[in-house]
Amino acid sequence: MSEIFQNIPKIEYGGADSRDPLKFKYYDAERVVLGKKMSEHLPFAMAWWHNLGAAGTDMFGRDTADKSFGAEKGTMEHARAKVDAGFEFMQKLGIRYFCFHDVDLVPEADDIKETNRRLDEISHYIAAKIARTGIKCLWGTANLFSNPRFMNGAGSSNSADVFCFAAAQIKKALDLTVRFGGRGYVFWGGREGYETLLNTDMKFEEENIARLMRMAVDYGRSIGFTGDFYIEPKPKEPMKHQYDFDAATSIGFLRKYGLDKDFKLNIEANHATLAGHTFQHDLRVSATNGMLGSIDANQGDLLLGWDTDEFPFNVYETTMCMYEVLKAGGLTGGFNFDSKARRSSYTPEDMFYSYILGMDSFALGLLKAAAIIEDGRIDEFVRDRYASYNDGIGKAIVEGRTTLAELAAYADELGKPELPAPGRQEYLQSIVNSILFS
Ligand code: XLS
Ligand code: NI
Ligand code: NI
Repeated sequence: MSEIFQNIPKIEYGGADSRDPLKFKYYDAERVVLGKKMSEHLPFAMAWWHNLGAAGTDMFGRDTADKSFGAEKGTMEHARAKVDAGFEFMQKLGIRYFCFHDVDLVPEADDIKETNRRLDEISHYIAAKIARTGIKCLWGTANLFSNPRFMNGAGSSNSADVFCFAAAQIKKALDLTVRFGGRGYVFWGGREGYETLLNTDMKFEEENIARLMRMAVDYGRSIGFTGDFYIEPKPKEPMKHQYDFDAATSIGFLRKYGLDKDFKLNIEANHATLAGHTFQHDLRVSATNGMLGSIDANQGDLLLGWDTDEFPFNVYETTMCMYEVLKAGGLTGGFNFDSKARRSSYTPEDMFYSYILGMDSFALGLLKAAAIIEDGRIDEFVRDRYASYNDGIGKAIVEGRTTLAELAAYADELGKPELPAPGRQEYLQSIVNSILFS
Protein backbone atom coordinates (compact mmCIF):
# COMPACT_ATOMS: atom_id res chain seq x y z
CA MET A 1 0.00 0.00 0.00
CA SER A 2 1.46 3.33 -1.01
CA GLU A 3 1.46 6.48 1.05
CA ILE A 4 -1.59 8.66 0.42
CA PHE A 5 -0.56 11.93 2.09
CA GLN A 6 2.86 11.99 0.48
CA ASN A 7 3.87 15.53 1.32
CA ILE A 8 2.85 15.31 4.94
CA PRO A 9 5.37 14.15 7.54
CA LYS A 10 4.53 12.82 10.99
CA ILE A 11 3.24 15.83 12.91
CA GLU A 12 5.54 16.59 15.84
CA TYR A 13 5.42 19.11 18.65
CA GLY A 14 7.22 22.31 17.62
CA GLY A 15 6.31 24.68 20.45
CA ALA A 16 4.30 27.90 20.52
CA ASP A 17 6.94 29.82 18.59
CA SER A 18 7.11 27.38 15.71
CA ARG A 19 6.01 28.84 12.39
CA ASP A 20 5.85 25.45 10.74
CA PRO A 21 2.17 24.87 9.87
CA LEU A 22 2.68 21.11 10.10
CA LYS A 23 3.80 21.14 13.73
CA PHE A 24 1.77 21.22 16.93
CA LYS A 25 2.16 24.46 18.86
CA TYR A 26 0.70 23.22 22.17
CA TYR A 27 -0.13 19.52 21.86
CA ASP A 28 2.85 17.69 23.30
CA ALA A 29 1.64 14.12 23.84
CA GLU A 30 4.26 13.26 26.48
CA ARG A 31 4.00 16.46 28.52
CA VAL A 32 2.69 15.80 32.01
CA VAL A 33 -0.13 18.06 33.24
CA LEU A 34 -1.56 17.57 36.74
CA GLY A 35 0.13 14.17 36.98
CA LYS A 36 -1.05 12.76 33.64
CA LYS A 37 0.28 12.85 30.10
CA MET A 38 -1.48 15.16 27.67
CA SER A 39 -2.27 12.18 25.47
CA GLU A 40 -4.12 10.55 28.39
CA HIS A 41 -6.04 13.72 29.23
CA LEU A 42 -6.99 14.10 25.58
CA PRO A 43 -8.03 10.85 23.89
CA PHE A 44 -8.70 12.42 20.49
CA ALA A 45 -10.72 10.68 17.83
CA MET A 46 -11.10 11.13 14.08
CA ALA A 47 -14.68 11.33 12.79
CA TRP A 48 -14.85 9.06 9.74
CA TRP A 49 -17.73 10.96 8.14
CA HIS A 50 -16.33 14.46 8.16
CA ASN A 51 -12.70 13.70 7.59
CA LEU A 52 -12.90 10.89 5.03
CA GLY A 53 -16.36 11.57 3.64
CA ALA A 54 -17.41 15.23 3.65
CA ALA A 55 -16.02 16.97 0.58
CA GLY A 56 -17.39 20.47 0.95
CA THR A 57 -20.87 20.03 -0.46
CA ASP A 58 -23.40 22.50 0.91
CA MET A 59 -27.01 23.33 0.05
CA PHE A 60 -25.87 25.54 -2.81
CA GLY A 61 -22.86 23.79 -4.27
CA ARG A 62 -21.22 20.45 -4.87
CA ASP A 63 -17.92 18.98 -3.66
CA THR A 64 -14.84 21.15 -3.56
CA ALA A 65 -12.46 18.58 -2.05
CA ASP A 66 -11.31 15.38 -3.69
CA LYS A 67 -11.85 12.59 -1.16
CA SER A 68 -11.52 9.76 -3.66
CA PHE A 69 -8.10 8.78 -2.28
CA GLY A 70 -7.26 7.33 -5.68
CA ALA A 71 -10.34 5.09 -6.01
CA GLU A 72 -13.74 5.44 -7.60
CA LYS A 73 -16.34 6.65 -5.13
CA GLY A 74 -19.21 4.29 -4.31
CA THR A 75 -17.05 1.16 -4.65
CA MET A 76 -15.54 -1.22 -2.10
CA GLU A 77 -12.14 -0.19 -3.43
CA HIS A 78 -12.97 3.34 -2.30
CA ALA A 79 -14.12 2.00 1.08
CA ARG A 80 -10.68 0.37 1.50
CA ALA A 81 -8.90 3.52 0.28
CA LYS A 82 -10.71 5.47 3.00
CA VAL A 83 -9.47 2.99 5.59
CA ASP A 84 -5.92 3.38 4.26
CA ALA A 85 -6.20 7.17 4.25
CA GLY A 86 -7.81 7.27 7.68
CA PHE A 87 -5.21 5.12 9.41
CA GLU A 88 -2.31 6.94 7.75
CA PHE A 89 -3.91 10.24 8.78
CA MET A 90 -4.38 9.15 12.41
CA GLN A 91 -0.88 7.71 12.64
CA LYS A 92 0.67 10.90 11.29
CA LEU A 93 -1.21 12.96 13.89
CA GLY A 94 -0.77 10.53 16.78
CA ILE A 95 -4.56 10.06 17.09
CA ARG A 96 -5.49 6.77 18.77
CA TYR A 97 -9.25 6.53 18.16
CA PHE A 98 -11.86 6.88 15.45
CA CYS A 99 -15.66 7.19 15.40
CA PHE A 100 -17.91 5.90 12.64
CA HIS A 101 -21.47 5.43 11.39
CA ASP A 102 -22.19 2.12 9.67
CA VAL A 103 -22.73 3.82 6.32
CA ASP A 104 -19.49 5.81 6.57
CA LEU A 105 -17.61 2.57 6.08
CA VAL A 106 -19.16 1.15 2.90
CA PRO A 107 -21.54 2.26 0.17
CA GLU A 108 -25.05 1.35 1.32
CA ALA A 109 -26.84 -1.18 -0.89
CA ASP A 110 -30.60 -1.32 -1.50
CA ASP A 111 -30.84 -4.58 0.42
CA ILE A 112 -29.63 -4.56 4.02
CA LYS A 113 -28.22 -8.10 3.70
CA GLU A 114 -25.83 -6.85 1.01
CA THR A 115 -24.90 -3.79 3.09
CA ASN A 116 -24.11 -6.07 6.01
CA ARG A 117 -22.01 -8.33 3.80
CA ARG A 118 -19.99 -5.29 2.73
CA LEU A 119 -19.65 -4.20 6.35
CA ASP A 120 -18.29 -7.62 7.27
CA GLU A 121 -15.81 -7.43 4.43
CA ILE A 122 -14.51 -3.97 5.39
CA SER A 123 -14.48 -4.85 9.08
CA HIS A 124 -11.78 -7.48 8.48
CA TYR A 125 -9.71 -4.90 6.66
CA ILE A 126 -10.16 -2.42 9.53
CA ALA A 127 -9.49 -5.06 12.19
CA ALA A 128 -6.15 -5.86 10.54
CA LYS A 129 -5.20 -2.16 10.66
CA ILE A 130 -6.24 -2.00 14.31
CA ALA A 131 -4.04 -4.98 15.09
CA ARG A 132 -1.08 -3.38 13.29
CA THR A 133 -1.40 0.16 14.67
CA GLY A 134 -3.12 -0.13 18.07
CA ILE A 135 -5.59 2.55 16.96
CA LYS A 136 -9.08 1.70 18.21
CA CYS A 137 -12.67 2.77 17.98
CA LEU A 138 -13.88 5.43 20.42
CA TRP A 139 -17.51 4.90 19.52
CA GLY A 140 -19.65 3.55 16.78
CA THR A 141 -23.17 4.41 15.73
CA ALA A 142 -25.79 3.62 13.11
CA ASN A 143 -26.89 6.27 10.66
CA LEU A 144 -30.66 6.30 11.24
CA PHE A 145 -31.36 9.60 9.50
CA SER A 146 -30.00 9.76 5.93
CA ASN A 147 -31.90 6.96 4.21
CA PRO A 148 -35.40 8.05 3.06
CA ARG A 149 -36.96 5.28 5.17
CA PHE A 150 -36.01 7.34 8.25
CA MET A 151 -37.89 10.47 7.13
CA ASN A 152 -40.05 10.23 10.26
CA GLY A 153 -37.29 9.04 12.55
CA ALA A 154 -36.11 5.58 13.55
CA GLY A 155 -37.32 4.63 17.04
CA SER A 156 -39.92 7.37 16.66
CA SER A 157 -41.06 6.31 13.21
CA ASN A 158 -44.75 5.69 12.64
CA SER A 159 -43.75 2.56 10.68
CA ALA A 160 -43.02 -0.62 12.64
CA ASP A 161 -41.09 -1.96 9.63
CA VAL A 162 -38.79 1.05 9.71
CA PHE A 163 -38.36 0.49 13.46
CA CYS A 164 -37.12 -3.03 12.59
CA PHE A 165 -34.62 -1.70 10.06
CA ALA A 166 -33.32 0.66 12.72
CA ALA A 167 -32.95 -2.32 15.06
CA ALA A 168 -31.10 -4.27 12.38
CA GLN A 169 -28.66 -1.42 11.75
CA ILE A 170 -28.05 -0.88 15.47
CA LYS A 171 -27.36 -4.60 15.94
CA LYS A 172 -24.79 -4.57 13.15
CA ALA A 173 -23.20 -1.32 14.32
CA LEU A 174 -22.87 -2.79 17.82
CA ASP A 175 -21.20 -5.91 16.38
CA LEU A 176 -18.71 -3.70 14.55
CA THR A 177 -18.11 -1.47 17.57
CA VAL A 178 -17.23 -4.52 19.65
CA ARG A 179 -15.03 -5.91 16.84
CA PHE A 180 -13.14 -2.60 16.74
CA GLY A 181 -12.63 -2.44 20.52
CA GLY A 182 -15.05 0.48 20.92
CA ARG A 183 -15.29 2.34 24.22
CA GLY A 184 -18.81 3.55 23.55
CA TYR A 185 -21.90 3.43 21.37
CA VAL A 186 -23.77 6.60 20.42
CA PHE A 187 -27.40 7.41 19.79
CA TRP A 188 -27.72 10.74 18.12
CA GLY A 189 -31.46 11.07 17.52
CA GLY A 190 -31.09 12.42 14.00
CA ARG A 191 -34.78 12.54 13.19
CA GLU A 192 -36.18 11.47 16.57
CA GLY A 193 -38.46 14.46 16.88
CA TYR A 194 -41.26 16.06 14.96
CA GLU A 195 -42.35 18.92 12.76
CA THR A 196 -45.94 19.28 13.96
CA LEU A 197 -48.01 17.85 16.81
CA LEU A 198 -50.97 17.70 14.42
CA ASN A 199 -49.65 14.34 13.21
CA THR A 200 -47.55 13.21 16.20
CA ASP A 201 -48.15 11.06 19.28
CA MET A 202 -45.24 12.36 21.31
CA LYS A 203 -45.73 10.06 24.29
CA PHE A 204 -45.87 6.95 22.09
CA GLU A 205 -42.79 8.00 20.10
CA GLU A 206 -40.71 8.57 23.22
CA GLU A 207 -41.75 5.23 24.67
CA ASN A 208 -40.73 3.53 21.44
CA ILE A 209 -37.33 5.23 21.42
CA ALA A 210 -36.80 3.94 24.96
CA ARG A 211 -37.82 0.41 23.85
CA LEU A 212 -35.26 0.52 21.05
CA MET A 213 -32.54 1.72 23.41
CA ARG A 214 -33.38 -0.97 25.98
CA MET A 215 -33.12 -3.68 23.30
CA ALA A 216 -29.79 -2.21 22.15
CA VAL A 217 -28.43 -2.36 25.70
CA ASP A 218 -29.61 -5.95 26.14
CA TYR A 219 -28.07 -7.02 22.83
CA GLY A 220 -24.83 -5.10 23.45
CA ARG A 221 -24.34 -6.68 26.85
CA SER A 222 -25.11 -10.13 25.39
CA ILE A 223 -22.21 -9.83 22.92
CA GLY A 224 -19.76 -8.61 25.55
CA PHE A 225 -19.96 -4.84 25.06
CA THR A 226 -18.93 -3.39 28.41
CA GLY A 227 -18.59 0.26 27.38
CA ASP A 228 -21.05 3.10 27.80
CA PHE A 229 -24.02 3.88 25.63
CA TYR A 230 -24.39 7.59 24.98
CA ILE A 231 -27.17 9.93 24.00
CA GLU A 232 -25.86 12.90 22.04
CA PRO A 233 -28.34 15.73 22.72
CA LYS A 234 -29.25 18.23 20.01
CA PRO A 235 -32.23 20.61 20.12
CA LYS A 236 -33.15 20.84 16.43
CA GLU A 237 -31.89 20.16 12.90
CA PRO A 238 -32.87 18.25 10.96
CA MET A 239 -36.18 18.12 12.86
CA LYS A 240 -37.79 21.28 14.20
CA HIS A 241 -38.17 19.72 17.65
CA GLN A 242 -35.80 16.95 18.69
CA TYR A 243 -36.58 14.91 21.80
CA ASP A 244 -33.00 14.89 23.13
CA PHE A 245 -33.01 18.69 23.35
CA ASP A 246 -30.10 19.15 25.75
CA ALA A 247 -28.26 17.41 28.60
CA ALA A 248 -30.96 18.03 31.20
CA THR A 249 -33.76 16.78 28.94
CA SER A 250 -31.81 13.67 27.97
CA ILE A 251 -30.97 12.85 31.57
CA GLY A 252 -34.64 13.11 32.50
CA PHE A 253 -35.53 10.76 29.64
CA LEU A 254 -32.87 8.20 30.62
CA ARG A 255 -34.00 8.20 34.25
CA LYS A 256 -37.67 7.96 33.35
CA TYR A 257 -37.06 4.81 31.33
CA GLY A 258 -34.48 3.23 33.65
CA LEU A 259 -31.65 3.58 31.12
CA ASP A 260 -29.42 5.77 33.28
CA LYS A 261 -27.16 2.94 34.47
CA ASP A 262 -26.09 2.01 30.95
CA PHE A 263 -26.09 5.44 29.36
CA LYS A 264 -24.03 8.59 29.68
CA LEU A 265 -24.01 11.66 27.46
CA ASN A 266 -21.89 12.64 24.50
CA ILE A 267 -21.90 16.43 24.57
CA GLU A 268 -21.28 18.29 21.33
CA ALA A 269 -20.23 21.92 21.68
CA ASN A 270 -22.22 23.13 18.69
CA HIS A 271 -25.37 21.32 19.86
CA ALA A 272 -25.17 22.92 23.30
CA THR A 273 -25.00 26.40 21.80
CA LEU A 274 -27.88 25.61 19.43
CA ALA A 275 -29.90 24.76 22.54
CA GLY A 276 -29.19 28.24 23.87
CA HIS A 277 -26.65 27.06 26.42
CA THR A 278 -22.93 27.42 26.64
CA PHE A 279 -20.85 24.29 25.97
CA GLN A 280 -19.71 24.53 29.58
CA HIS A 281 -23.30 24.52 30.84
CA ASP A 282 -24.17 21.20 29.23
CA LEU A 283 -20.87 19.70 30.40
CA ARG A 284 -21.61 20.80 33.96
CA VAL A 285 -25.18 19.46 33.88
CA SER A 286 -23.83 16.11 32.67
CA ALA A 287 -21.05 16.05 35.24
CA THR A 288 -23.20 16.92 38.25
CA ASN A 289 -25.45 14.02 37.27
CA GLY A 290 -22.52 11.60 36.86
CA MET A 291 -23.22 11.36 33.14
CA LEU A 292 -20.37 13.14 31.43
CA GLY A 293 -19.17 10.41 29.08
CA SER A 294 -17.70 11.80 25.90
CA ILE A 295 -17.37 14.96 23.85
CA ASP A 296 -17.97 15.86 20.22
CA ALA A 297 -15.30 18.49 19.84
CA ASN A 298 -16.33 21.25 17.48
CA GLN A 299 -17.54 24.82 17.55
CA GLY A 300 -20.55 26.63 16.20
CA ASP A 301 -20.92 30.14 14.90
CA LEU A 302 -23.14 32.14 17.23
CA LEU A 303 -24.28 34.31 14.33
CA LEU A 304 -25.67 31.27 12.54
CA GLY A 305 -28.49 29.09 13.82
CA TRP A 306 -27.29 25.74 12.57
CA ASP A 307 -24.69 23.05 13.19
CA THR A 308 -21.67 24.51 11.39
CA ASP A 309 -19.31 21.90 12.91
CA GLU A 310 -16.23 24.10 12.76
CA PHE A 311 -12.92 22.98 14.13
CA PRO A 312 -12.62 24.43 17.62
CA PHE A 313 -10.38 27.47 17.83
CA ASN A 314 -11.91 29.47 20.68
CA VAL A 315 -9.47 28.91 23.53
CA TYR A 316 -11.80 30.45 26.10
CA GLU A 317 -14.34 27.73 25.27
CA THR A 318 -11.81 24.88 25.25
CA THR A 319 -10.41 26.13 28.56
CA MET A 320 -13.84 26.07 30.19
CA CYS A 321 -14.46 22.65 28.68
CA MET A 322 -11.21 21.26 30.06
CA TYR A 323 -11.94 22.86 33.43
CA GLU A 324 -15.17 20.82 33.54
CA VAL A 325 -13.45 17.66 32.34
CA LEU A 326 -10.63 17.96 34.89
CA LYS A 327 -13.09 18.63 37.69
CA ALA A 328 -15.10 15.58 36.63
CA GLY A 329 -11.96 13.42 36.78
CA GLY A 330 -11.70 12.91 33.00
CA LEU A 331 -13.88 11.22 30.41
CA THR A 332 -14.68 7.55 29.99
CA GLY A 333 -14.95 8.38 26.29
CA GLY A 334 -12.85 10.96 24.49
CA PHE A 335 -12.78 13.98 22.19
CA ASN A 336 -14.22 13.21 18.80
CA PHE A 337 -13.64 15.89 16.19
CA ASP A 338 -17.15 16.06 14.82
CA SER A 339 -15.84 18.97 12.79
CA LYS A 340 -15.32 19.68 9.16
CA ALA A 341 -12.92 21.91 7.29
CA ARG A 342 -14.59 24.85 5.60
CA ARG A 343 -15.66 24.44 1.98
CA SER A 344 -12.76 26.51 0.72
CA SER A 345 -10.23 24.51 2.76
CA TYR A 346 -10.25 21.67 0.26
CA THR A 347 -6.68 20.36 0.04
CA PRO A 348 -5.16 17.37 1.89
CA GLU A 349 -2.96 19.84 3.78
CA ASP A 350 -6.15 21.49 5.06
CA MET A 351 -7.24 18.19 6.59
CA PHE A 352 -4.07 18.24 8.67
CA TYR A 353 -4.18 21.97 9.47
CA SER A 354 -7.73 21.46 10.74
CA TYR A 355 -6.77 18.70 13.15
CA ILE A 356 -3.65 20.55 14.26
CA LEU A 357 -5.88 23.54 15.09
CA GLY A 358 -8.39 21.39 16.96
CA MET A 359 -5.82 19.40 18.92
CA ASP A 360 -3.82 22.51 19.80
CA SER A 361 -6.97 24.35 20.92
CA PHE A 362 -7.76 21.55 23.37
CA ALA A 363 -4.13 21.19 24.48
CA LEU A 364 -3.98 24.91 25.22
CA GLY A 365 -7.36 24.67 26.93
CA LEU A 366 -6.00 21.85 29.09
CA LEU A 367 -2.93 23.87 30.07
CA LYS A 368 -5.03 26.92 30.92
CA ALA A 369 -7.66 24.95 32.82
CA ALA A 370 -4.91 23.28 34.86
CA ALA A 371 -3.46 26.74 35.54
CA ILE A 372 -6.86 28.02 36.75
CA ILE A 373 -7.15 25.05 39.10
CA GLU A 374 -3.58 25.41 40.36
CA ASP A 375 -4.05 29.15 40.83
CA GLY A 376 -6.97 28.30 43.10
CA ARG A 377 -8.60 31.74 43.31
CA ILE A 378 -11.71 30.79 41.34
CA ASP A 379 -12.37 27.58 43.27
CA GLU A 380 -11.75 29.36 46.55
CA PHE A 381 -14.13 32.15 45.60
CA VAL A 382 -16.90 29.70 44.75
CA ARG A 383 -16.32 27.83 48.01
CA ASP A 384 -16.42 31.01 50.09
CA ARG A 385 -19.51 32.27 48.33
CA TYR A 386 -21.53 29.62 50.14
CA ALA A 387 -19.82 30.10 53.51
CA SER A 388 -23.14 30.97 55.18
CA TYR A 389 -23.98 27.26 55.03
CA ASN A 390 -20.87 26.21 56.95
CA ASP A 391 -22.33 26.82 60.41
CA GLY A 392 -25.38 28.04 62.31
CA ILE A 393 -28.73 28.03 60.53
CA GLY A 394 -27.09 27.33 57.15
CA LYS A 395 -25.51 24.14 58.45
CA ALA A 396 -28.82 23.07 59.94
CA ILE A 397 -30.49 23.49 56.53
CA VAL A 398 -27.86 21.43 54.73
CA GLU A 399 -27.98 18.69 57.34
CA GLY A 400 -31.77 18.57 57.28
CA ARG A 401 -32.06 19.39 60.98
CA THR A 402 -34.67 22.12 60.68
CA THR A 403 -38.19 22.87 59.45
CA LEU A 404 -39.89 25.51 57.39
CA ALA A 405 -41.56 26.88 60.55
CA GLU A 406 -38.22 27.15 62.39
CA LEU A 407 -36.71 29.00 59.45
CA ALA A 408 -39.67 31.37 59.37
CA ALA A 409 -39.19 32.07 63.09
CA TYR A 410 -35.48 32.72 62.46
CA ALA A 411 -36.36 35.17 59.67
CA ASP A 412 -38.87 36.95 61.91
CA GLU A 413 -36.21 37.51 64.50
CA LEU A 414 -33.75 38.79 61.92
CA GLY A 415 -36.22 41.30 60.54
CA LYS A 416 -34.12 42.05 57.42
CA PRO A 417 -31.23 39.96 56.03
CA GLU A 418 -27.96 41.48 54.88
CA LEU A 419 -27.42 41.42 51.12
CA PRO A 420 -25.76 38.18 49.96
CA ALA A 421 -21.99 38.23 49.40
CA PRO A 422 -21.20 39.84 45.99
CA GLY A 423 -20.89 37.66 42.88
CA ARG A 424 -17.83 39.56 41.59
CA GLN A 425 -18.15 38.26 38.04
CA GLU A 426 -15.88 40.95 36.56
CA TYR A 427 -13.14 40.28 39.11
CA LEU A 428 -13.27 36.55 38.27
CA GLN A 429 -13.29 37.21 34.53
CA SER A 430 -10.16 39.30 34.90
CA ILE A 431 -8.45 36.43 36.72
CA VAL A 432 -9.33 34.11 33.85
CA ASN A 433 -7.99 36.66 31.33
CA SER A 434 -4.75 37.06 33.22
CA ILE A 435 -4.27 33.29 33.22
CA LEU A 436 -5.27 32.91 29.57
CA PHE A 437 -2.81 35.50 28.40
CA SER A 438 0.15 34.79 30.64
C1 XLS B 1 -25.05 15.64 13.96
C2 XLS B 1 -24.36 14.80 14.93
C3 XLS B 1 -23.78 13.51 14.38
C4 XLS B 1 -23.48 12.56 15.49
C5 XLS B 1 -23.32 11.15 15.08
O1 XLS B 1 -25.34 16.81 14.20
O2 XLS B 1 -23.38 15.57 15.56
O3 XLS B 1 -22.66 13.78 13.60
O4 XLS B 1 -22.34 12.95 16.19
O5 XLS B 1 -24.42 10.65 14.45
NI1 NI C 1 -21.90 14.85 16.85
NI1 NI D 1 -23.60 17.80 15.27
